[in-house]
Amino acid sequence: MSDFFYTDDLLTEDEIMFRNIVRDFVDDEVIPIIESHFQNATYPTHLTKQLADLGVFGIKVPEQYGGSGAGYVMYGLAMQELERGDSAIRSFASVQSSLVMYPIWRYGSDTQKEKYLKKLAEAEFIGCFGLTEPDFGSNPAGMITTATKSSNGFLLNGAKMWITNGTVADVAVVWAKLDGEIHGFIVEKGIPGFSAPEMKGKHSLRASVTSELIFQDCEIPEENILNVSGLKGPLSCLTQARYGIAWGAVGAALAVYQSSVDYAKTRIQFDKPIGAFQLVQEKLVYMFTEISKAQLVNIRLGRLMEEGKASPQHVSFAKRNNVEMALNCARLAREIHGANGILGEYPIMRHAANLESVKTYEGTHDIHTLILGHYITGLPAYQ
Ligand code: TGC
Ligand code: FAD
Repeated sequence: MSDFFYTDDLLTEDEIMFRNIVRDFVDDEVIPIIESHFQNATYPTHLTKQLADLGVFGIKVPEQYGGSGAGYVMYGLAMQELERGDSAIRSFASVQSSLVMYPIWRYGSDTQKEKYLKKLAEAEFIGCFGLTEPDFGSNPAGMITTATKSSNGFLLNGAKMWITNGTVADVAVVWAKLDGEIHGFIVEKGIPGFSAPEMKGKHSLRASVTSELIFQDCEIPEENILNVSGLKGPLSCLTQARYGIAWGAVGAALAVYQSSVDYAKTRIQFDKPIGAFQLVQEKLVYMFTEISKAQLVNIRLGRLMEEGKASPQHVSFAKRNNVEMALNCARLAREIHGANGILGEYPIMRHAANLESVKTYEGTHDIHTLILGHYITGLPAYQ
């Protein structure tokens, strides 16, 4: 695996050991089967329990709640390896860990923590995170899903869209306005008034389940509210997940880069390996350079997160840079592979198609540009 600046020297023995376990798992269990799941638009359900047994859910959640209590770099390395297999697998782990376990751990009552966290860590429960609505994506502050007080708890009304794992989730963390203010609610599968139909026809993240969440006078108990209010509730979860994506994107880039190097050395045209042509080398050097830079950003960001020194803007920087870098690498890899680049036999188009979603979700590339522009100038340019 490419590591030009010896970033492994910046890792602990435990981090390297864990990364290698996840790496072997992806090589043995994910890569051989993922293309057919992508083609058939199915999620490889049998991997879920294996991922839980590896300990990739709730890596940072304390052991008493079924997590590993490990650091951010360990979490990042796992996300990198999972996305080297496929963005759908990393997405599953991101949602379970950062968007469902994290808010319950950070904003949940002791009862909620006891009830959900261990089961989520063990994949006895699958979770999803409902923020985006049909008419409110980049601007979640405008959401129209409401919670109103009822005699037994809260009535939810509204709809969420583009929700990873919605249809298969046992537990949904849903954001809705109560008296005009955003709050988080835990909604369990099967509760009357709640349905989660799957969205079909995606050309990207085909091995991931994506769903609508529909609430029609869905009554949830009073004790299912999370203890946070305002947009900072969901945005703080997104900071965790965006961090994982920054590492995951490097995994996808490594997959298309390695395939390109192998291909360039073995594909003969004009009596030479195509890797002997300057134009092909230029493409490989771009990938190699950008991957190496992104690896350095990730390790530094991970340590800043562990020291409590990272800001959401650091995370936006890494998500924005690394996902675009990976998408650029996938497009160059497609060129290097010629016609073979469009075949499922090579991992190129699958990663390229997936990365189109990754560039959009968890804050589009342009939204992260605006976050950084706001940071630099002090002038918000969102509206
Ligand atoms: P703004 O006024 O800037 O902030 C409101 C409050 O939130 C605080 N805050 C944050 N807190 C923690 N982490 C962050 N990243 C934060 N960003 C802001 C902020 O300090 C403020 O707090 P307070 O106490 O003053 O109230 O909010 P705004 O309405 O101007 O929004 C700014 C904007 C556009 C950047 C924000 O709305 C945004 O990030 N939009 C993008 C939406 C998004 O990323 N959606 C993702 C949906 S989930 C998803 O895609 C999952 S994909 C899963 C998978 O399959 O992997
Ligand atoms: P819009 O917000 O409509 O944006 C359209 C375009 O306009 C973009 O290019 C955007 O950058 C641009 N734009 C918007 N506002 C501005 C502005 N102020 N200035 C300049 N340009 C702007 N959401 C969840 O809540 N949970 C999930 O689990 C989840 N999973 C997802 C899985 C997949 C496969 C996908 C594709 C999406 C998922 N999402 C999820 C939704 C995702 O977060 C949103 O798609 C994303 O936030 C963008 O919202 P939008 O698609 O409505 O685009």
